[in-house]
Amino acid sequence: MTQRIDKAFIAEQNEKLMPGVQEDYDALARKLARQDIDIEQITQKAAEFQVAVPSWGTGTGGTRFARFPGTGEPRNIFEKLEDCAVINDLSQCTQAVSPHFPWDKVDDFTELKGFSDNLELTWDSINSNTFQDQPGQEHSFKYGSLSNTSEASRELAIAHNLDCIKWGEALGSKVLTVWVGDGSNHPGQSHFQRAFERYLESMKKIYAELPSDWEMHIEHKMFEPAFYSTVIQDWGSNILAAMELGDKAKSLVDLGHHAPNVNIEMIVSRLIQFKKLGGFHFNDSKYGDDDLDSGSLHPYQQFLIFNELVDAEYRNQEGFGPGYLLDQSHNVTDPIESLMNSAASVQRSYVAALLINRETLYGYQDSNDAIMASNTLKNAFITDVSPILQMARARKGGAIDPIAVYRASGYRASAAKERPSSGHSGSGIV
Ligand code: LRH
Ligand code: MN
Repeated sequence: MTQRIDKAFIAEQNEKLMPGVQEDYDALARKLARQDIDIEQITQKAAEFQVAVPSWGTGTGGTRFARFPGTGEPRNIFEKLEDCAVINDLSQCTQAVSPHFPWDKVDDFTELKGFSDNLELTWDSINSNTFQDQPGQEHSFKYGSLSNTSEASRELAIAHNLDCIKWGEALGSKVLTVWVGDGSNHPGQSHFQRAFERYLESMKKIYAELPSDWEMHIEHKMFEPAFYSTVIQDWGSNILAAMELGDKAKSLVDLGHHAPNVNIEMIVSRLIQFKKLGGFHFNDSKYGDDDLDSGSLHPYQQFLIFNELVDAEYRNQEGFGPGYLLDQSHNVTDPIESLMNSAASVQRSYVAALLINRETLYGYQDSNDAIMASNTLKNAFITDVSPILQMARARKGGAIDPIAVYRASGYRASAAKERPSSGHSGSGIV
């Protein structure tokens, strides 16, 4: 068991930085007060903000070419949880962990729940996996899972998702996320309608077993592992499936699953309007599903997405309550540092969007004053809300500078002692 970072050590590190943060905070308070914004209200909302972390993001990621393991890699879900506790202890906005089965499967889920309780962690959405065959698997997912032409493969995929619900109930989760890589590589290889019909028939069998207070989140993706067609390729196929299945089925938006330059914030607005926005997998990308750190390439797009989310919150949009999760692959950085950076980036987009005076914006929109409408958004985006994020973390016992405290703690070095490297490099995302 690798030691958590001591709260007193965090407080000690904060002490050195707090005078400067307080000075910046007071200056920002005066600036915002001139815009009739009470900084304390914003800081309170920042402190309440949560984004979940992916268990699979705590290990070093890779590509089909190679994976270069880092030191002190977590070797099982218990060590992944230890790292998630460190991320939350310093960031104070990542209390929930999203597992992936069977990668995180255990024999005793009560023991796992007890372990996460001790680390003051909760469980977010459960991710099923029918994009890989397990050792000795009788019916392959090579030609798909929930949409496979083989009924035996479809039944196997359905059974796995029902197991995921059962395991999720043991952990206290309330969401099943279903992403399938089903699709084709050659024109003519797959009958588009029949494949979608088989997918819907399978999903209806899973939906029928969903507990009444659960949601099912459907994740679309343009391509990979299929490179010609994908059964749930875009938000159109996604929302059609969610509407066909019922109220508990909603659409999940993974930022990296869209073609470059797609207007994702407008897709978000549509899903909100039709009460079908289930949640997000935040990351960033330049070319494909690169799974890079959130906000590292397109921070303005991420802000514009939160502009839609905060607007829905402001309008008390019916059926609005999306889940937020990071879904990234950390190939060249310490995963703990990337996840802390990304959580703060997503939190920053939310806080900046809170600074927009919505009534003023509506006025510019209604009068077609494009310049003032655009500047209203841009001014909020360029406002440096760092003092609010730092104060919110410090007030909850977190670190003003999470990366600095993490490095000063020597956590990774002690983890390396506790967790001799598996020496397994191989390739693939985990
Ligand atoms: C697919 C995906 C999906 C996860 C996987 C790890 O690309 O985004 O959300 O199951 O990554
Ligand atoms: Mn995803």
